[in-house]
Amino acid sequence: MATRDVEAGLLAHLSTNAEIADSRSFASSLGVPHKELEDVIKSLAAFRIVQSADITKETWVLTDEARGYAARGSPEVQLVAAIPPEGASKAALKEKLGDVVFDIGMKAAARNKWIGFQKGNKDLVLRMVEDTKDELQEQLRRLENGEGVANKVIDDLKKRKLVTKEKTIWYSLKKGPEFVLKRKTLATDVTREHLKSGDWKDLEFKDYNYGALGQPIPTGYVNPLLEVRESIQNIFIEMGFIEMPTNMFVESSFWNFDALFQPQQHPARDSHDTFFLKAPSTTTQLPNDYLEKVKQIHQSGGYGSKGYGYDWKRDEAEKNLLRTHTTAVSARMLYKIAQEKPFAPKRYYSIDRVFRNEAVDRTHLAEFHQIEGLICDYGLTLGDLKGVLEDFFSRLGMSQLRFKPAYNPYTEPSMEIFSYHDGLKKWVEIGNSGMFRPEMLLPMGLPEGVNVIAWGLSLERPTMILYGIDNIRDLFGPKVDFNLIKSSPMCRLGM
Ligand code: FB9
Repeated sequence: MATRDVEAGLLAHLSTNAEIADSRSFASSLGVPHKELEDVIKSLAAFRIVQSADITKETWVLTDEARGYAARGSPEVQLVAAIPPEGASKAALKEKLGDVVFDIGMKAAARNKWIGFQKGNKDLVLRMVEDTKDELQEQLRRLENGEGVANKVIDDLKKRKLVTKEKTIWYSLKKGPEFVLKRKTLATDVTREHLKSGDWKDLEFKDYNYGALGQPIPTGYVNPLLEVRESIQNIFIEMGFIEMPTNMFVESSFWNFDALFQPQQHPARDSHDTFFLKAPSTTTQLPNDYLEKVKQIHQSGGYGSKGYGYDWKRDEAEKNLLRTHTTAVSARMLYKIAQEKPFAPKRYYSIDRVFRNEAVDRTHLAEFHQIEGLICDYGLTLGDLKGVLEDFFSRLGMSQLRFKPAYNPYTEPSMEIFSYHDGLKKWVEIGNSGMFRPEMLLPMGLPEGVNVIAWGLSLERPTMILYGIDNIRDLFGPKVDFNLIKSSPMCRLGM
């Protein structure tokens, strides 16, 4: 039945009757679902054409499992009915009844002493009674028919999760102060037809709804990771940093580890932590002069360092891998700066994907986006590093930093960075930092006295905290939750 017919039926009934006591029975008298009548009631009530009073009732409804027992009998009755005179094995009964009915039926039938077992053979189930009274089925059918049952019965059924409470709403109706037999359709526009027919003279217009939201615009939506990445890029640019080229995910072990003075037997260089490539498994494009200096510093030291004292292997350095940190790009950029004469100070940053062969969980994947900043200049100190970290993180809205001594193979000293998070009410580790070691910088050819301060953090951690996301798969990867992307508010970092 069309909505206007439901409306006409309702108004006609109210024009000759004082009230409609129960909208559910009225809906069935019209032969329409109660929901359809409910929509008409709400529309008429909004214009005070009818007055409606809510009638809410909480009723117990059967679960799917319970409806099965109401139809086919309780599990215990089904079990007994399935046992032939000679008895049956448990496996045969489980096969016939299914796990749920078998397990529940066995317990209840044994409790009622309706079944027994053959002496010496616990697997053969015997029927011990002729008739079984199915109280459960009777109770469920009474509920299904809307008949009352005792509270104790309800409590038992709730314990067995066979009933759930459902709130149903219906209405009693009377004429409203603006009651009419036929509602005037309020115009929203003056049309050509109105003008031609002269109807425009009698038009009543619908009030403007200034609170109405605009039509949602079917546009694209930016992933929160990219929102936060852009915000952080802007912070680096405001601070005078230039972006490093991070478009090479595949890197040599040389640039990812050796150039950073990370020894070849370091655990991070094991395939348990790093993704090595099968093909091409190695690279031959390495700067030989520089490579010899790196070999030297690892084996026997130099520039005041005693090195590691092991036989450095070129084939280890030639192994290709998925970069484990963007610090590999920082190494390439610092080597490039060292070739440029005269030396000029630089501020570089990078934000891009890095890959680690680690256990994945709700907050970790085998890859993440690393954010890294570095400043290369004469005479930089740890104080400069602390200062630039205070500036950088305050622009992210994080002040009150604390620094904890740490270890990185390529920086000395190194510091973990912590900030007090007001929302989480605790100190949160927000990154790592340090001063690149001379064993890394001097073989590159950077002038004596030039230091490099650097720091790093991830993109996922701040994004998940800022957006209140607890599963990284909602943010990154094939199972991204598009509704979360569409509904996420704009992220605003900052001062
Ligand atoms: O991002 C991290 N934490 C973080 C950052 C911001 C943030 O903002 C919130 C809004 C308030 C919240 C948290 N961390 C670094 C710290 C931890 O999460 C840590 O458990 C996980 N770390 C990653 C590495 O884990 C395998 C985050 C990632 C990380 C760690 C170190 C570096 C980069 C990324 C680095 C470096 C570095 C050091 C010296 C020189 C050059 C680079």
